[in-house]
Amino acid sequence: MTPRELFLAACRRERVPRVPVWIMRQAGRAMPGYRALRRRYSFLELCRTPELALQVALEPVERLGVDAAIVFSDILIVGEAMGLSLELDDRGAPRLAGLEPTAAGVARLRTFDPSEETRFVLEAIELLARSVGRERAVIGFAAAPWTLACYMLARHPTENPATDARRLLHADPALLAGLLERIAVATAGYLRAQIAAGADAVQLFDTWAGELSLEQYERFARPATLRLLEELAAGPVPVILFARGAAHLLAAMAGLPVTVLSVDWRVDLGTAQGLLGGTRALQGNVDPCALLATVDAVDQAVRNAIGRTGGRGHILNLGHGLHPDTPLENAQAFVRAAHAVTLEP
Ligand code: 1CP
Repeated sequence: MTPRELFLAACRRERVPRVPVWIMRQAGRAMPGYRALRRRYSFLELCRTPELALQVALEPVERLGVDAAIVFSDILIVGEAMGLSLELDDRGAPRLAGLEPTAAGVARLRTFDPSEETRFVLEAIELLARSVGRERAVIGFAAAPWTLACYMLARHPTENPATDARRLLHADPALLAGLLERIAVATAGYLRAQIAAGADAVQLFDTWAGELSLEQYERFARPATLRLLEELAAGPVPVILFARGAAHLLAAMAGLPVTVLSVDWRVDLGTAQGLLGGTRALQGNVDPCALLATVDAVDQAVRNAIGRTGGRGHILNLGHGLHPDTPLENAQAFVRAAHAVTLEP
């Protein structure tokens, strides 16, 4: 089995000889080649130049041996394509210019044509798919509607990005629901285009889902995510839903038509597997801070995670993104440890 086949089989919860592995934020600041490129190019230049984005996406494949490559881009790119300006702050980090939280502000958002406004992302996926061939899986991605709404509405970059979206939830629930729906429809078209360009799977990042109560999640975030999934109609392409701090939302997320639920380090994988009753594969969930410790700690964390699921319907990953200060040898140890665990036939 190629790593790509392993990845796709694990998404479908088929028996596999070993657990496939990749790392959220594998293409980024933990990679020495990325840091060198960032001395010459801004973050947005890297995103908007397909040949450079390809180089960044391939580095963790080559250095770490991960089974899947994620396209190099950012969730905020969709906000820009919808008409908000995306700029770099004084530390070089991307920031969306705030959306005016009024009916007029939401009405000004565009439903964009992915092959025009985000052509560079599609080209990066085409190059990546051609480059890894059928050996490794290629993952496309976007934010889940709630998380992109948080970044669109955030007025104080230093504060929790969800605060202003939660304010709108109380001040004008209908306006928030309308915004979430606009994002859902635009994102579905964007992800369909990524799949057409060669993505083998797509992941939705709901980084700020955990800021919502179960009732709020069910009233706002979940219907928008469902709308996105219905519009996406991904067919045979697996859809992975990542949510952070969302142990209390797991049952609500499990009812969504996704293939894989990606959980953070606070969730017990065994409990999650029991709750899902074998209906969804799981992705995760080693604490990213384990990779800031020792190779031995990494080994143990990997064996523990795979032990919790028995390796069935499990894609090994971290519980959130790779910390930029992670020593390269620990990231390599993470992948090596996962590859070393053989599963019962
Ligand atoms: O060089 C730099 O300083 C830029 C650092 C960086 C990188 C490498 C940012 C800024 N984005 C990225 C790439 C990125 N972002 C990827 C690429 C592929 C990979 O995973 O290897 C992905 C999937 C993302 C997704 C993303 N962007 C998320 C969701 C996942 C998560 O980490 O929770 C979020 C929240 C963002 C927003 C974002 N991107 C970057 C910044 C500084 C921020 C805002 C963070 C915040 O204020 O919360």
